[in-house]
Amino acid sequence: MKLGCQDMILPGNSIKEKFKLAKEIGFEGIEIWGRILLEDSQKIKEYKEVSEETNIKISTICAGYRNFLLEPDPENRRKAREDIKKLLEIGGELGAVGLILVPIFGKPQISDLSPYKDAFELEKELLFSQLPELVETAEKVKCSILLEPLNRYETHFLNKLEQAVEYCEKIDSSYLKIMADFFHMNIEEANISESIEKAGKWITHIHLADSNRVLPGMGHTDFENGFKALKKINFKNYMILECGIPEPKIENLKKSFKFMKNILERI
Ligand code: LER
Ligand code: MN
Repeated sequence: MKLGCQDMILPGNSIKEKFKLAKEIGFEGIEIWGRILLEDSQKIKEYKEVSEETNIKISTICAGYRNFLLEPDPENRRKAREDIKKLLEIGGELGAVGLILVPIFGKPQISDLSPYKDAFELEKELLFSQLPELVETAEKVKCSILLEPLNRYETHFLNKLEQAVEYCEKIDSSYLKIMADFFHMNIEEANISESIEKAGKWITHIHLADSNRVLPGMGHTDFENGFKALKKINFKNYMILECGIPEPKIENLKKSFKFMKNILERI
């Protein structure tokens, strides 16, 4: 299991400074916010160069596409698919494991057509109808789509790992996978370790935050048992920090890194 951090939360005034700090702490990968890559193609080159220079890999791209796949306006859905495909291509170029995909934030936006079909049933079908086109690109560029379940206060749609498994099983591609976020799992899963084991075949990426969404070790999430479950499913990919970093940031980042490394070494 490799530890890493999102670039947005790392202290530093430039990409290079952030990557250098990540290296100094001991991280192996950095996750990039997708919008930056879509808005400024120069940044793709810069990330690539800095990644090679520091030997810190680009683990993943976090969302960043316009709109959502489950919006009512077909043009907005088309824009979302267009950006997702572009980001997958960029991810392939940068050697990233995958692109994080949240189908929709908040409440359903499409109409409830009960008794024909309610909004949730329609959303599921809408997602199924758009995934093959996206998965085709993911397979071509070898960059996975990583479905991310979020807690109920952020989305009504995918909350638990098992819900994301349904899409992976039906589409059955090695480039449609799941990412599990400890902060969301802490709210939604009855037993994090059991859920990880059940979804094990599909889990390809991890987000780390403690129960209070700050650095691991500063809350009450049971990372020891969570990491044990990841070991059991033979998880070897990146676990990326996506959390608040209380001051003094660098000191606390180093402390949290040690906390996680200690667990990984003794399990
Ligand atoms: C949002 O809470 C989250 O966890 C992000 O990874 C979504 O892209
Ligand atoms: Mn997350």
